[in-house]
Amino acid sequence: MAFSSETRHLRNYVGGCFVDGGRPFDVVDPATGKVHAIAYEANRPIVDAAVAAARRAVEGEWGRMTLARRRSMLVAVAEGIEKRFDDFLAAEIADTGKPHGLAHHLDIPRGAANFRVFADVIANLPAESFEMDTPDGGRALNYAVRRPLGVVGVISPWNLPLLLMTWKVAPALACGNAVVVKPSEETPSTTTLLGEVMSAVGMPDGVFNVIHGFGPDSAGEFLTSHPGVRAITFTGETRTGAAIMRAAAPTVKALSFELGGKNPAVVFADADLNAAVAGLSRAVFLNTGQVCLAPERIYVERSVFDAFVRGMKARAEALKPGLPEEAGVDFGPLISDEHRQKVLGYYRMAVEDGAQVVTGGGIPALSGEAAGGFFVEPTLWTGLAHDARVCREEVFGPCAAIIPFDSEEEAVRMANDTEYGLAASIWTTNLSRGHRVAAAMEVGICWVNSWFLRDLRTAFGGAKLSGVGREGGVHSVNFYSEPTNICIRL
Ligand code: NAD
Ligand code: 6OD
Repeated sequence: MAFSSETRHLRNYVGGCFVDGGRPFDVVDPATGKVHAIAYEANRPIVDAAVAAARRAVEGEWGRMTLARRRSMLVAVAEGIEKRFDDFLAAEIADTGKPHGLAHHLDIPRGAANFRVFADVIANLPAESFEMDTPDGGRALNYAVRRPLGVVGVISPWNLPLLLMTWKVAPALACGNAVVVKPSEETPSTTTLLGEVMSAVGMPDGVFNVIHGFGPDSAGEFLTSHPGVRAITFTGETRTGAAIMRAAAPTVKALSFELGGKNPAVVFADADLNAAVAGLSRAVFLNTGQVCLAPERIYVERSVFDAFVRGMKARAEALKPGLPEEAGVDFGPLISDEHRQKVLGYYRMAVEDGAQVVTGGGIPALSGEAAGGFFVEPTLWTGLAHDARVCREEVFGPCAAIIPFDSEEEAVRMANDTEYGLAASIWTTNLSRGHRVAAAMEVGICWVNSWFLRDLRTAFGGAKLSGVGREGGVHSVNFYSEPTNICIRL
């Protein structure tokens, strides 16, 4: 499957082969609104076949492979992505409409990096052992060995499709599991391409399987309720996480969830204001605000409030929307018309709730092919009460409410006053304050004077409604494998 302008057919990948069957559905390019591919929704027999193939892989050659060989397979996958960099780039851009430069610098390199990092992590694990006295005066030695869970179901969202899917697949494979992956129905292309890479590098059949389709009463639910699947790792909306928990409960699967957020940023008067404006305008508008870590609430100390708002407005108005390959374009569409209606609904709601619109609030006037795309304007509000609906609910669009504060205590209280707890960022030149306020944030990740700066060995995940568990480095290994304690009487 080389990516060209003709409509592509994205089939399910089961047991090392692309298989026929399943109901066709359209995949739309959000930058133009045109169908660019047809994917095939996996029915129950296709999902059953994928799970059975994965089980055979775990029990077969893959399960018996040495660690050194397994690691070299992961590195080969990373190289395989890099070898087909342009195909991955074209596929990701066609599914998401995101600017070429963004996919080039973030999405595709991280897809490869995820495999390289976990090939290293798995080779450098600390081992624990405890020596003990026995009741009869002897000694015994306990140590733990790790075993894979077996078949792991991976369900991924549409905002950073390759990055977020491989962030789960790489550690699952590093630990010796086999996976059945259901990418978002909106963005199935790069996961399908990864199937081709798996075949090309000689990954044993069944280690990596792809099923396309939707959630309820479709491939997603067939996978999450499947008795042959031992664990589900999921990234997406909190509501979907709750549905998956219910589906997985009867077979008591292990669950790792990275869910929604309503992330705060706090800007103190002692911050480097230019750096704060540059950092937070990137954070609010990158990927058209469709990043789970993006701040949608920005608390700014009153004495620098007006200057901060002016700076953010200028940055927002300098963004150029348009087609991914157009020169100078740094702002893409939302993923779908449905999502655009949701975001525009929040834009209206903000005004109903008393917002002053600093900039944006509507749809940009675009011509040519982009006129059919699902664009909205980058939008900033002031004048909203801290408990307004757009300050409490995740919009997942390019927008933020900017709210003044008068004391550190007030800022911390407002930042934590949410049912979510994914990420926060603090902007200050006072080191003690940076540390103190970061430690007080009820979130999984807090950046000081930065945002989305990632070391893949660190714990990643959400507090409160933003997730269950942590992944990253050894935290991923702890989820994708389980220890067997061996106690030897000496
Ligand atoms: P979503 O929950 O609608 O869909 C995610 C995936 O779940 C898709 O593959 C979808 O088909 C599948 N799905 C939906 N219903 C299902 C069901 N009942 N059973 C099984 N599978 C089902 O999320 P989305 O709209 O694709 O992504 C946006 C959301 O993801 C936002 O809320 C965002 O905050 C969140 N997100 C979180 C993180 C994080 O790291 N915490 C990262 C990215 C996105
Ligand atoms: O960087 C990552 O590993 C990660 N999971 C990022 C999530 C971004 C959310 O949209």
